[in-house]
Amino acid sequence: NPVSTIPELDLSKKAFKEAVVRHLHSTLGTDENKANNHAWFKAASAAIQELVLNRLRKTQKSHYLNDTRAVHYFSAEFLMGRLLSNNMHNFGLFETAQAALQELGVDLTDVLEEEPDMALGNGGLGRLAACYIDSLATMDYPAIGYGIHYEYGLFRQEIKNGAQIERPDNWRDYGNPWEICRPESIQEISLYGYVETKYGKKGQIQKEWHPGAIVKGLPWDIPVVGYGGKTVNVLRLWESQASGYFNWDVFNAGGYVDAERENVEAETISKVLYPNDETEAGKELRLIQQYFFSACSLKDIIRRYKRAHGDDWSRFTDQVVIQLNDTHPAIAIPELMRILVDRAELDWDSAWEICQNTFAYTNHTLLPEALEKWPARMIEKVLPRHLEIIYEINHRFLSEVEKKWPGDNLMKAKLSIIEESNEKMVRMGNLSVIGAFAVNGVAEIHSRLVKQNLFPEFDALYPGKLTNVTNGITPRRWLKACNPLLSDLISKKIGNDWPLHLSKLDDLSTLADNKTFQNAFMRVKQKNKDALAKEIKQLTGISVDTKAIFDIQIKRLHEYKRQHLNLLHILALYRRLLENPDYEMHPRVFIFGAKAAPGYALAKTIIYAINKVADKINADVRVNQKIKVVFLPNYRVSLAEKMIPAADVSQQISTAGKEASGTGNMKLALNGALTIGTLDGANIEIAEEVGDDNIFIFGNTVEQVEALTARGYNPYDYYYNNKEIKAVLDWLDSDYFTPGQPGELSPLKQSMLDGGDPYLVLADFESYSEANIRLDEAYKDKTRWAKMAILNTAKMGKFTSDRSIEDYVSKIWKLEKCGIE
Ligand code: 26W
Repeated sequence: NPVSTIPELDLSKKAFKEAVVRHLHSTLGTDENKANNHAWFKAASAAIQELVLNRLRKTQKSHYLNDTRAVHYFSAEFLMGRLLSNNMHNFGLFETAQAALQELGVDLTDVLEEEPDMALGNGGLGRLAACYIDSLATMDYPAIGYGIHYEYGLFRQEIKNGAQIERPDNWRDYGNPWEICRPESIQEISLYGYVETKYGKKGQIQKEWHPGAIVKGLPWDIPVVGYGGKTVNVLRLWESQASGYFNWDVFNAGGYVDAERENVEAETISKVLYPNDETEAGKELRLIQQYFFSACSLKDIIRRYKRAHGDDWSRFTDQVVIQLNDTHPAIAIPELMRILVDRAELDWDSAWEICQNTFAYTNHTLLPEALEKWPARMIEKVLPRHLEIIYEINHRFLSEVEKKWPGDNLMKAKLSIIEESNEKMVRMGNLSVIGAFAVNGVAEIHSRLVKQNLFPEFDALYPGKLTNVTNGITPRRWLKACNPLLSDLISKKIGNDWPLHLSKLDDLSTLADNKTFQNAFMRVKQKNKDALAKEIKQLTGISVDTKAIFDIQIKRLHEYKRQHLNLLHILALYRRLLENPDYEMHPRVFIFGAKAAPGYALAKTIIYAINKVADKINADVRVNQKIKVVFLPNYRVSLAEKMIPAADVSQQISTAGKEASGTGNMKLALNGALTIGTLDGANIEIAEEVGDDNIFIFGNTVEQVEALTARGYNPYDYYYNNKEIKAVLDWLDSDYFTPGQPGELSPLKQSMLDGGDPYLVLADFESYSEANIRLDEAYKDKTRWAKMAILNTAKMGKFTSDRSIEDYVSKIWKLEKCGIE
């Protein structure tokens, strides 16, 4: 046990075994002979949770006694995945637990498989939040994650006849062993109703919000165990409940229909995660979700602050910093203003100063369709007082703009929180930039584009406010726990403290040319591929050659991520092999994992197309010794943990300028996969770290994309000038892949021709094809590939989320560590 030296905890095998059996008997009401894997999972989790809660109490007491400043990470999504293995690793108990269970005749691997993923997120943004709270706890920073306790997380994906089917995610059906219900900390929040203007004792104007409905927020705490088990922070997730409160004011004012209906709807607020990635659902319920968790969390923070400081607001910003994970919780800004002005009766300027020193905002996307805007009318209905406050913030802000750019009304229109379109809209991005003291993008290039293209005037108005913090991933989950063979090999060579000091991996660089190490490294990769091949067989029935290149693209399905570019290239290879059976290439298995937003038709067509092409290729004896295509259903954190260690190739092929950062790119490279990718997001920084020789870069750069679009990009130029492009696109029109159903895949072709090919798939095709040939060449040279793979692992130190967190701490949060004895 390398990490954990916690004297008061008995981390012995004997103690763990006893605790598991005790919980089997007294918590689960079963015994060693009757227990199934699920019961063992529950008992093992309960045994670990005892240790967790012990450290949680110590941590909370210490934070309280030291009156620590803390970061409050507001996020509508936390993609935690499974916790048992993670918590065991963090207490340094994994091997001990494995041995203990073995003595009980139980296989830990099977037990771990019983745990449902906590999939309370869509993709990158939610998983980033999970990595960050891991790092915060690991590095002893006082922190709390705030989010929503969704009854249903992201849908479970089934594939039927090649098409995606969405099924509910019943993650709590059999209970969650980690969460603690905290009824003593219930909060109430208001919705709907109207605002009354009154005059105070000194004749000043006062606003009183008479809500139409009150909703209760019940907090569930998930302990977040740092590596080493010393600090245990919490993730606090709010569940909505009807308050039973009926507003007679509203009833008498004639708003009783609202009051009645909203009472009924209270419990639906935390029902389900919006399965939309990058598109606006535009639903009132989503706005209410955002306000619900932001307001509950603010009340929680203020209650804790007041316990230590009473009504003295002067120290609030010394103690509290709130990070807004995208604009989803941006409504917290006017909510804090409301509390300070209407409730605490601070004057506007003092309140605004507190507000502006409390919030920081992270932008995660430049895609216009993902920049949140709410109809002013909707905010007025749901949160009437907040709309007034937003107008007041805007009014004062625009006079600042007037000072800086006198008479420039275009500038005002551009920077205004309110978009004066047909339907007045509230721009949550502008509100966030104005209300926060720091704004960051998530990779160097993304932050540059935030400054240059998204918010250039704000950058001029507030010099220094816009900054960069490049994303990172936790190496505990994404190497140590998910890839034990590689972890052991690394530890043997460079010692075992790399999970805390990831830059140490660079010590492997000197071994990159060492034949013995190369063999050991590639043997590990082979074993991981063998294991994934078994999984593939089990999940899909497809047999794959484990000596083939395992080429993996895993991420949400979106046009800008260009899974269809990958697919076009597969079709091109297929054609080349049919035309020339001796076509030279190393056998390759193309493996996909992706969920499409249920309402995103073209994304679903792409999934369907991948599966239909897979059916055809995998059954075609003329080519299936050379290429196979696998679509693994229900991609999620726990599946990623099985796929990533087995990857030879990492597909990171977004249109330049569209992927803010990417984090899967980091996980795959860390596990020794070589990236084939565009100069987009963090790929650029990965290339800087590994060097141009150890990555396959292709495609138009951001500048070239801009120039091409400005010139007037015409996909038909590529269609008519490149025989291969024409052939594969036309293929999609036939019924070759969908026998008897011609046209089923035509929307894909249409999107890339008449649809204008908005993500420049055709423009990058040739360059992509060439990069694939370079990749294939490199793989044929075993020594060269091994060296490249090792260097990828060795050079990933920068991308630990510990580094990201240190960047946030020094640039934005200004926290101090609080070590827990
Ligand atoms: C309004 C619906 C909605 C939902 C989610 C809009 C936008 C989002 C997120 C911004 C999408 C997201 O997950 N973005 C990803 O964030 C990651 C973490 O920073 C980045 O690595 C990815 O590049 C970015 O796409």
